[in-house]
Amino acid sequence: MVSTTSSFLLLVVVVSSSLMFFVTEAQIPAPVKGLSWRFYESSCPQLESIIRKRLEKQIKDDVGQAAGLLRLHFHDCFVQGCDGSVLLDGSAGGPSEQTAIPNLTLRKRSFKIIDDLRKRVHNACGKVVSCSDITAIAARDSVVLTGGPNYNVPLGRKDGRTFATEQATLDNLVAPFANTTVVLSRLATKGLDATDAVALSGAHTIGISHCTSFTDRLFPNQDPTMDKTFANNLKRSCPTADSNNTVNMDIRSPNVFDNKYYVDLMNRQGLFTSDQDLFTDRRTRGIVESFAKNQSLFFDKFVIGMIKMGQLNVLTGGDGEIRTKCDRRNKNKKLDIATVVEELEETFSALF
Ligand code: HEM
Ligand SMILES: *[C@@H]1O[C@H](CO)[C@@H](O)[C@H](O)[C@H]1NC(C)=O
Ligand SMILES: *[C@@H]1O[C@H](CO)[C@@H](O)[C@H](O)[C@H]1NC(C)=O
Ligand SMILES: *[C@@H]1O[C@H](CO)[C@@H](O)[C@H](O)[C@H]1NC(C)=O
Ligand SMILES: CC(=O)N[C@H]1CO[C@H](CO)[C@@H](O)[C@@H]1O
Repeated sequence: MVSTTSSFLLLVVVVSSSLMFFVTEAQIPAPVKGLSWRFYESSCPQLESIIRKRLEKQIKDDVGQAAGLLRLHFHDCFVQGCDGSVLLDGSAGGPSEQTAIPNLTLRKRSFKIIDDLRKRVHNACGKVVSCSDITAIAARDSVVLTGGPNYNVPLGRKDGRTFATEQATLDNLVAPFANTTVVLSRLATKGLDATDAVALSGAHTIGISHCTSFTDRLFPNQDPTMDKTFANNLKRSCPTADSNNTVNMDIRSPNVFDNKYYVDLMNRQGLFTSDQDLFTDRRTRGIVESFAKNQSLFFDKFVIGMIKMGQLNVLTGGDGEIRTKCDRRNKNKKLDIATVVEELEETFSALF
């Protein structure tokens, strides 16, 4: 009798604790086929520490680079999947993703940082880590180093050999003047739900924007959903619709990855229509409020969104390649003397 009761109790404890475990763990998306949490565990165990250490320095020197790197991963993943295509320099074979309008405001320095990381990693481990994986880790580290949540990144992406066209870039990214209907439907085509959409937009808690991304809300008429004082201050930074200036995206804590972006939205101080409409629209307003109230909730949902986004249409296994340089496809392998020379040069420059 006694033993039956205690084994029953034991059963209850085991079931409920494993259930709790299950609920939390179940929220973290599993790696898709071909990716894994420990992909480079034996081939490049130092990978993540090399990147983290380098970015600690870079981001300490210029915190803005964190925002640039985070956005770079987003653009990579939304256009043709996380295949490093955004990194390709158009000159290598026709127009690239980089030359499309939304990419004009990607920071030039972000591309340099990624290739510098690639050089350090390849130097330590050989040519085994893809540029797209480096971009995904750099985005995660940018979040962590500005105060955001830490999380594991599924790894094993290969770099693509095809450029995304300018049209594909326009079709897959969302414009800042989009409303919530457009944001939700665009993200739904990528398997991202309303919570993901609101959480991922929270990346705008760090970084800057050019005036031209939002001056449609100031001129000729002021968007009535925008706080008046906020609008007047923006007009001081952006005196004309085509001003080349930039402003911080989160007025409360522009360089800290926190939940203040949602507090901004609740105060009608969101910069883009795509931001502010998340609070106006009844479908997403509750989510915005819940993130404004509870930063850990935002962090949890942001991590889920990032892991989902980071696995969009990845190339794995025998598809794609490990690029020798992040801004260009590898030359065709067989007996290509140019590739050999290039790799020698690469080895040399990595030594110094
Ligand atoms: C809902 C869709 C989104 C729209 C419409 C959007 C739009 C924009 C625009 C227009 C800019 C400013 C570009 C400029 O004028 O300089 C920007 C910046 C930025 N975006 Fe987004 N974005 C979206 C989603 C995301 C996502 C999902 C992430 C990352 C997870 C992200 C991260 C960033 C960051 C960090 C910056 C600042 C970049 C810097 O300071 O260099 N955005 N975004
Ligand atoms: C959202 O934008 C789309 C496209 O511009 C437009 O057709 C639609 O009416 C807008 N929806 C709302 C609720 O404003
Ligand atoms: C912004 O820069 C472009 C290119 O440098 C220039 O043609 C344009 O006149 C500038 N706009 C303003 C408002 O200064
Ligand atoms: C905030 O969200 C977390 C989930 O991340 C939850 O565990 C916690 O109970 C929430 N706190 C409040 C005060 O609602
Ligand atoms: C049209 C244009 O100027 N595109 C540029 C976009 O950004 C990349 C790198 O950041 C440049 O290589 C492109 O020339």
